[in-house]
Amino acid sequence: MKQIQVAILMGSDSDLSVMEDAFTVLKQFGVSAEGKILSAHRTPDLVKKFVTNAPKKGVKVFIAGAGAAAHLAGVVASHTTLPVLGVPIDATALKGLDALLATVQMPSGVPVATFAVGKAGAYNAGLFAVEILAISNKALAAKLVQYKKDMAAKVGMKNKNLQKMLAK
Ligand code: RP5
Repeated sequence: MKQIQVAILMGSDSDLSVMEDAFTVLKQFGVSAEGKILSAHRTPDLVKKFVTNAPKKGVKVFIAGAGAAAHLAGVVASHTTLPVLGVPIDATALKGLDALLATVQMPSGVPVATFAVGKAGAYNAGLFAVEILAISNKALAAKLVQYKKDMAAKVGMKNKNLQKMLAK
């Protein structure tokens, strides 16, 4: 059976347009991931079952994205000692503030590393999962170093273009 390194959970299919950014970055780094729609409120028993079985498949990190009263990341964290990265999603009239507070304000003893609301949060959660795995994976660590270099080069290029434009 293929080992899965990262499990990406989301509360609803309506979260996918945000959470797809976590899949994108993991794919970019060649990290295997599996995705599941599971809800802390609508399928609580299935969340517990999935989380407790995940280490047998090789899962080392969970990413959980949800909107509204976003308890998914916290509930995942309640069932595991693996790191849980929470992504709050803008899904209601409160524009993600509800999800942010529900995800970040965990009681002492049950940590969830909480990321920005929306797509930047999903992307960074994926990248952070890579950083966690890279602690014990030199090839992955080298890819992260190159990623930062490429990012800096892109900014350098944008700045160069700006300077050219201003000089006209
Ligand atoms: C949350 O409720 C989900 O994570 C989603 O962000 C939100 C709305 O879900 P749907 O009504 O679109 O299924 O549990």
